[in-house]
Amino acid sequence: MEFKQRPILVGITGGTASGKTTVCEKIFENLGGRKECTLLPMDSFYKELTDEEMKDVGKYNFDHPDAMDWALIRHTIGRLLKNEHVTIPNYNYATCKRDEPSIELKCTDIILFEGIFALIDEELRQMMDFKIFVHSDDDIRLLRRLKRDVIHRGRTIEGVLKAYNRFVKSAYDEYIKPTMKYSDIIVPKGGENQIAIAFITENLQNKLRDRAGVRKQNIVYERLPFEVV
Ligand code: UZR
Ligand code: MG
Repeated sequence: MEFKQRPILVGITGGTASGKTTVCEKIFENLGGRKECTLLPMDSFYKELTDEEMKDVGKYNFDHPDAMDWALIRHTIGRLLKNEHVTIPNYNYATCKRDEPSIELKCTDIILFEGIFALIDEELRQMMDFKIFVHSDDDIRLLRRLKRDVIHRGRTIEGVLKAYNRFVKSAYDEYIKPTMKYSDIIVPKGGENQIAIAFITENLQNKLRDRAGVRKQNIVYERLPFEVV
């Protein structure tokens, strides 16, 4: 039987609208897409809201870790790390329910797990090979969030600002920003940071080559490329 190593698990976090998804999509493209890389968005794992909760959805706190289905997250990542294919919920932001059919994900060599609470759970952090925090200034994030929710998620300007003041801002200070200390690398300027994205891609490609055993060991210079004084 062929021995297959477990996939490389990358955790990517940052505040809302910091550019996490964009950073992930660019890494995904750079790595050659679906064959090498699996995108695992944490947003797919929001718990479904009950009819009661839906009656006053403005009061529901989506920016608390309890809004996530952690049992399913752990189960899914556990299976992917055993090289098993998985299905993940098809979360619908309008109904706050899971649509059918759910989404099938193939297990690949690199798993990119991305979301606002991606680095909050110690057990998951310990499984991660690489942890990234995407940083964008708060005012830029609020502007992006406003644009995204109004254009793509059918929200009103007032609704977005109310949720931001009520839950989103404090969640960043209380839960998300403190996870920066667990990250291996901080990416300023979010998805626009081509240099950081290229560095991360290269690091992941090196990790893949190391595992395949084809990467040369440390390069030894016969002569140092600079003069030692
Ligand atoms: P990102 N969110 C919704 O707006 N509706 C939902 O049904 C589920 C989540 C928002 C959530 C959080 N907050 O700030 C954001 N609210 O999705 C996280 N309110 O997603 O990391 O892509 O910004
Ligand atoms: Mg996103």
